[in-house]
Amino acid sequence: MNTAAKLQIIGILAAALFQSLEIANAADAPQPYGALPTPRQVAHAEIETYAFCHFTVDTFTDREWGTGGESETGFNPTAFDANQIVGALKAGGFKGVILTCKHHDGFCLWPSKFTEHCVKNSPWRGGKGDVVGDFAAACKKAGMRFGTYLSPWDRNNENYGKPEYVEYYRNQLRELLTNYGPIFEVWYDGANGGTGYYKGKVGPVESKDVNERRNIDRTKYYDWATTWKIVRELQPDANMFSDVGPDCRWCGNERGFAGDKCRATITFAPDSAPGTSIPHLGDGMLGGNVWCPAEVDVSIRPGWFWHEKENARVRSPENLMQIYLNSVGHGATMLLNAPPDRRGLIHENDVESIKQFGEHLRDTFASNLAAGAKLTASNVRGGDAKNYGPQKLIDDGMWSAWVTDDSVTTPEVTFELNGGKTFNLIRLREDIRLGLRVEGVAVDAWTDGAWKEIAKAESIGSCHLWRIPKMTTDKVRIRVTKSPVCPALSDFGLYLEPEFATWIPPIGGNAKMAEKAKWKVVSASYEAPGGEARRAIDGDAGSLWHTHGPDGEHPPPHNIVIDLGAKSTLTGFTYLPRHDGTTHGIVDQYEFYVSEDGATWDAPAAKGEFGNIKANPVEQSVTFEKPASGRFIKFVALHSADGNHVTVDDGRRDRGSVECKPGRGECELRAASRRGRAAEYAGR
Ligand code: FUL
Repeated sequence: MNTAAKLQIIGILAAALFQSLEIANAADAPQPYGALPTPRQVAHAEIETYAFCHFTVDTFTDREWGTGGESETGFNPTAFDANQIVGALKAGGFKGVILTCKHHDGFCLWPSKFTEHCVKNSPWRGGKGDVVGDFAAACKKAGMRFGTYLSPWDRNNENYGKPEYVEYYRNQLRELLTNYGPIFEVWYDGANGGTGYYKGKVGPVESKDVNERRNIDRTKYYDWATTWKIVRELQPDANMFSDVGPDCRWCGNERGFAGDKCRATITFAPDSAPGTSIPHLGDGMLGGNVWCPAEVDVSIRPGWFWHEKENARVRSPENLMQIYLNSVGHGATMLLNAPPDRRGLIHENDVESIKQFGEHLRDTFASNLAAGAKLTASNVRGGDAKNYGPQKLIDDGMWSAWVTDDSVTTPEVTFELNGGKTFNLIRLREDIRLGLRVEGVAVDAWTDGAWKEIAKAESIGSCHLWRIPKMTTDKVRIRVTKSPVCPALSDFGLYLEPEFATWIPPIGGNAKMAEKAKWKVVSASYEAPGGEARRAIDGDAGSLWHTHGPDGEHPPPHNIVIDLGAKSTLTGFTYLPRHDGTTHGIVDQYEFYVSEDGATWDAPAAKGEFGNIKANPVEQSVTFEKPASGRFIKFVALHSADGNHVTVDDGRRDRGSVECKPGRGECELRAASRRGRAAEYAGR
């Protein structure tokens, strides 16, 4: 053996010895704690933001919930382009798109072999088009994930309420999951059961017949366990969303936020099902027995579907960032809806806002100011810096973590930054693969020769973000203040979020509202003390006309008659539901009359429902089929979505609960400026 060969053998032996020493030094892996995520859920947490597209016959009928009686011929986008839609969302940094393949109205955006109520009977592309197919292909091309929304409630299907419908639903789900995969999320809506058309295919003429009511037992009718098995079998990587998961849960509102300590763990009562009322959705539960993180679903506009009148009410990029902080930054995911318009494109205003939001996100997180810091931890698990040292907090791995010995549950780590750093955003994550561990944590900054607390939280999970006043320091510290087991913090970042430019939607609206100063309440069917009828038009947010008296609830119907002070030609009205966090008394079925003398009331100028008003209590705007003239108006509340009384709010947001939209300027007008209205909505 020559010397070179001998040296090589010595080298190999030395390397082996070194390796075995390292193995001997490697600390025991930390034990997972509590309910744990599946790998599928971990992957889902990593993508953080994805988008929703609400598109169906409603886009063409200007409704939020179709009745099921819409004619297939009404679906006819003039320039549908899935690539434009998916591209616009990708520019916002969204990693996937969930399409309403079928909303509550039952119209299917793909040529289903199980129903005639679908694109194949629409004039769009001569009945040969497939919106779902185009979306799936556009997503694949753009490197985006694709997800399906298939409404369990079907206001068109003649069998809804019978076992045959559940079979139909599963057949459609199989069709989607087999022909359009891979699917990253399957969305089950909690809104189900109630009035509808329920007669199957609709002829060339739309039917307004929604008088039939079909209630179902939400806990039993759908037999969800069986349906979920189909998804596991056909798309094992798909996360399933519903009010109760199983993979992610509703956050409890459609306004864009999860609770500040929004835990991924929760315990559902045994009879919980999509559509039953479920406590703790917003915050989750400490020690909950399942891992089922919140998903924050919210629309970029007041409604879920595109309505021309909302073009100037698109959320600003700044507002989208606030939603990001209140969802992703609270350990949830963000699901932002951007609805295609009647062309089948995302409207220019939405495109611009989404793009600016995406740029803002990228600019914000472009540089972690904690990178390159000198780290000193009070404890490292088994002294094994390689596997568990604090360096893991700023390495590239999202979940690789700084872990301490089992006995050390309140450690600290100090970051000596590379010179003074200026930041206003802090990010922290824990290794969720080991469960939710940290129950108290604080961040301190070295200020004027002492530590000063600048942020704290009771839950971290997949991500916690703190927006703080801009500050400069050369030293920060993380202090775990409470943890039942050794913490496993995995990611720490300091960022400088840029300021926003003033947002003015590129294309503005020109809504005009009637002046209310001269209005007077003539009569109301009931007024509770403290809930007088004048409160419906007093312009004071939070002051309600309501019918919950000291002797109990006074159920609908109720009506209010208002004298406008002068004859007006009206083209529609708006109703602002209460927005104080409760939904009691919110009107979901109405009639609206106009009269010359306040005594004779002819056929209603409008009647119908306010679809989805309970989950999304935003201002409702109704346009009459033809303008109506008169000096008196009567708003009749036929039914309320929750509770057994009626409430009508009033206030800043859109200037009044029962407002008139004047036509041809016969009553005094007050134009809402483009900028003013956009700012109002942005600030919600
Ligand atoms: C709700 C539905 O009723 C709305 O129309 C919308 O689809 C929203 C995402 O979920 O429950």
